[in-house]
Amino acid sequence: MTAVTDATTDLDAKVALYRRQLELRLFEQRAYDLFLENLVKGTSHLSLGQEAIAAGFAAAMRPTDWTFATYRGHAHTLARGVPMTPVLAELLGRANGLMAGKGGSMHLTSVEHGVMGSYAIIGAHLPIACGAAWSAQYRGTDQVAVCFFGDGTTNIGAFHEALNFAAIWTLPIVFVCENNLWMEYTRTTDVTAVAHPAADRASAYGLESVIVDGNDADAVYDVAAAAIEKARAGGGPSMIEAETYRHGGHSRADPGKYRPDEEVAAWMAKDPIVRYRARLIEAGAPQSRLEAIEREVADAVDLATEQAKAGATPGEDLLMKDVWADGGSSWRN
Ligand SMILES: Cc1ncc(C[n+]2csc(CCOP(=O)(O)OP(=O)(O)O)c2C)c(N)n1
Repeated sequence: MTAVTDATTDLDAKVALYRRQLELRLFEQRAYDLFLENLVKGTSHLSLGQEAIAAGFAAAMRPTDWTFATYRGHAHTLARGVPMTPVLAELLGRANGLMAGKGGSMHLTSVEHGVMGSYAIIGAHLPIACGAAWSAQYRGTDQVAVCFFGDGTTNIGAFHEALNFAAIWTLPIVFVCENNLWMEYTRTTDVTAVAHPAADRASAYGLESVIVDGNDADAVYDVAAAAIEKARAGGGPSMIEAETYRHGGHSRADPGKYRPDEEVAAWMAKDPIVRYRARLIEAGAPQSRLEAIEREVADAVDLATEQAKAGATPGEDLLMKDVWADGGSSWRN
């Protein structure tokens, strides 16, 4: 998909943003179906319900910008333009997977698409994203690092170290907290001293803090574009807290039963994709155009499923490959 340039005013760009959100949604629904068929290897964490954040940010980024994601990284990886087949094949542990079947759901990376990794250790990637941003600053490129993480991450030391570091070095980085209200099984406000876990702490590090409706792709796009351009122009880091909700539990093994029914229902009524579709119709997008997109995306997911399932099981020769950046594994002192 071509880059969306002015997603909040141009109808074609908005339609592209709808398509992208739908791709993320249908892809992950299929991933869940394949899990139920016992085809997905290892665990996986879906971001169903959070699609507007990945899609809105990716639309505001240049191809040379960098994404740093968590283990909940399928949507961020796809939103940067990584094709569906290698991502799905990776979940299935196949040789045609993005990491040749060795990484699984939690380790998606595609440097050529600016996807600089998915990190399973909470908070670990914030300092790493600072390092990338520092390298852009040092080399005088105009790249920006965008680092996504959850609300629970804000209680980890690395979060605070990274914010301070980014601020004192005026790094070109945008921190994005996807506040879906819940950590693994704990409500974030039960264990956090402030109401807005990321935004309320940003000022302690001199960072601009923004709270946005994370279920509104246009609103996300607007704040993303502003923060990214500020970083690119040398204005330093921003903290964006995007309020959202995941439709399911923490990981594939968690039905999320501890969440109150009314809370789940209230957020389901704010489904970002249903809302966005209604907005497009109101803005004059023909129903038939949206239906065509819906068919195309469903077909693309079917094709990716077929191709992923057809992938070979990785051979033993892969075990000792890709340990180092040069592709090998021999020990070096
Ligand atoms: C340092 C560390 N501690 C604990 C865990 C186990 N763990 C995995 S996900 C998670 C909850 C994270 O919640 P949040 O940051 O809100 O993100 P969400 O999963 O809701 O997207 C925890 C505690 C871990 N991966 N790393």
